[in-house]
Amino acid sequence: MRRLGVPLVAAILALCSGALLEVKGDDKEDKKPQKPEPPQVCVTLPLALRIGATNQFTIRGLNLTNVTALQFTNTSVALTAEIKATSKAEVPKESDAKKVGDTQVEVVVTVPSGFPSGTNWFTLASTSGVSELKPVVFLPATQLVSEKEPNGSYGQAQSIELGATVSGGIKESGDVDVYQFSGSAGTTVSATIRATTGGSALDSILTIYDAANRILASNDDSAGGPDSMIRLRLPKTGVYRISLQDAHDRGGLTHVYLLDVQVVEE
Ligand SMILES: [Ca+2]
Ligand SMILES: [Ca+2]
Repeated sequence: MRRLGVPLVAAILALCSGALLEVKGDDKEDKKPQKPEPPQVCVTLPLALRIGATNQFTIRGLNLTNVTALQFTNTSVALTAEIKATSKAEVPKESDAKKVGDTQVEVVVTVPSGFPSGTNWFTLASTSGVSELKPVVFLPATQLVSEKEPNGSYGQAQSIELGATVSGGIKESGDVDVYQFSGSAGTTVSATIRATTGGSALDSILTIYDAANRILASNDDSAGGPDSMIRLRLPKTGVYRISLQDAHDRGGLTHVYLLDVQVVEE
C-alpha cells in the first residue's frame, strides 16, 4: 500500500508545485557513475604489532584495492610500512561488509626496538583520498603473546604470565579461548579485552575461575561498550583460568581481540 501511495502523492505535489522537471532531474542524477570513494578502514588483523620485529599486517575495509600508502601519526622513531598486496576480501556469512570490510591491504610493518609502546594511529591513502585515523596497538615483543589453538577447554588452557597481552581470535561460532596464569593470594589482577575499540566484531564475555573451576568473576560489557573487564583480588596462591567467548556465540576472522592480564598496583 505504502509503495503505491507515496509516488502518487509525490507526483501530484510535483505537478501542483511545477516541480516535475526537478524530480526528473533527480532521477538522472542517480544514474551518474559513482564518485570514487576514499579508503575506509574497518579492522586490522591482528590488533597489535610487535616492537623490534617485522609484522605481517592485514587491514580490512572498504575501497582499499587502490591503496598506495600507509602513514602512521607517531613516527618519533622511523618505521617502515610496505604495501605487499591489495585485493577483494571475502565477507564472512551473516556479516555486514560495511563493518568487516570487503577489500584488504596486506602490509609488512617493520618496527625498530625503541619504538614507543601504546596506541598509534594510521591512515591509508589511495588516488581517491585518505581514510580516517584508525588505532593500532604497538607492544614490546616480549609482552605480546599470540593465541595458540587448541585452547578451547580447561585441560587445554594456554599458560600466560601476569603482564602479558594475548593477541587472539574467536575464530568460529562456539569457539572458547581459555588461558591460565599463576598468582599469589592478595594480589589484585585485571583482565581486560580490547576488541571493538579496534574494529573487531567480537562482543566478549570474560570469566575467571579458580583451580577447582569455580567461577570467581564474570563480565560481559564494561565502560559503556561491549569489551569486557574484570578486576579481582586473588583469594589464594595458585592457578587461575580465564575463559573468553562471544556473547552471541558468533565467531570468525574479524572476531579478534587483545587480552591484557595485569597486576593492579593498589
Ligand atoms: Ca580462538
Ligand atoms: Ca561483551
